[in-house]
Amino acid sequence: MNKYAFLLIACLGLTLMGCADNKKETHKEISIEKKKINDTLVRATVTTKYTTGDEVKEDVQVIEGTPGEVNSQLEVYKKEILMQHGEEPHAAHKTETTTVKKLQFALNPKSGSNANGSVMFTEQNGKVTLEAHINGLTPGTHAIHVHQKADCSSEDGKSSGGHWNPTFEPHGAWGSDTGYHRGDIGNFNADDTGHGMITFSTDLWCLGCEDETKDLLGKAIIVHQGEDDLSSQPSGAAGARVSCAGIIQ
Ligand SMILES: [Cu+2]
Ligand SMILES: [Zn+2]
Repeated sequence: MNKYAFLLIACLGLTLMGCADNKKETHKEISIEKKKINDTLVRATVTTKYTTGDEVKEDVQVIEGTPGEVNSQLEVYKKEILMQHGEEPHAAHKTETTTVKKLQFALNPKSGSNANGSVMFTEQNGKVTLEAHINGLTPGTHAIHVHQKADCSSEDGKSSGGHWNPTFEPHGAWGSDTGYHRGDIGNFNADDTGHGMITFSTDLWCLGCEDETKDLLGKAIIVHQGEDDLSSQPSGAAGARVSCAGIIQ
């Protein structure tokens, strides 16, 4: 695996409830999992679960091709399943759709460290959640930020640029009245074994939207050797960059 290797999982949940005037209600649940196989190939696994009374039937379909091909086939497939349900819109039909987007990246050691791990982003209902797991850290407090560029090529991680700051505010604690970078996630702790994790959720981020002040794509996650003091400019005096992941779709 090259150091930018990553996994893309996009899940789409679609729940259809049967007509109320049917003798038995059929409940359909469609989940679509998309995985990027390489730069040109995507595989989508579509699982449709039909529940009628106590009876459960599951149908699995695998679609493979370029992202464009897979997306257009998925659209056709989704329409087919909706059509099966009844050609006319009916007051008793209930359709709920939730789209979940997940991106996962490997965190790779920098600055001579052993700090490695993974960072997962999940976008759902207008919110992005980050979950990072890191091993090989020195025990204690470490800063974690979003930096400007998805470029982890340099040995010291500085190729990723400074903190991502699309709103041109001073560095600070997330949510601070005096301002903060949209990349100022903050600090987390590594235990005695050198393992640390952090989860962080905000509606000020997105994964691939039109808003440049929110879009994480093309940025990087950086873990630091030291603690972010949440006040020093421009980056909290958090020391060397010990782990890096590019956020590239
Ligand atoms: Cu940083
Ligand atoms: Zn900052």
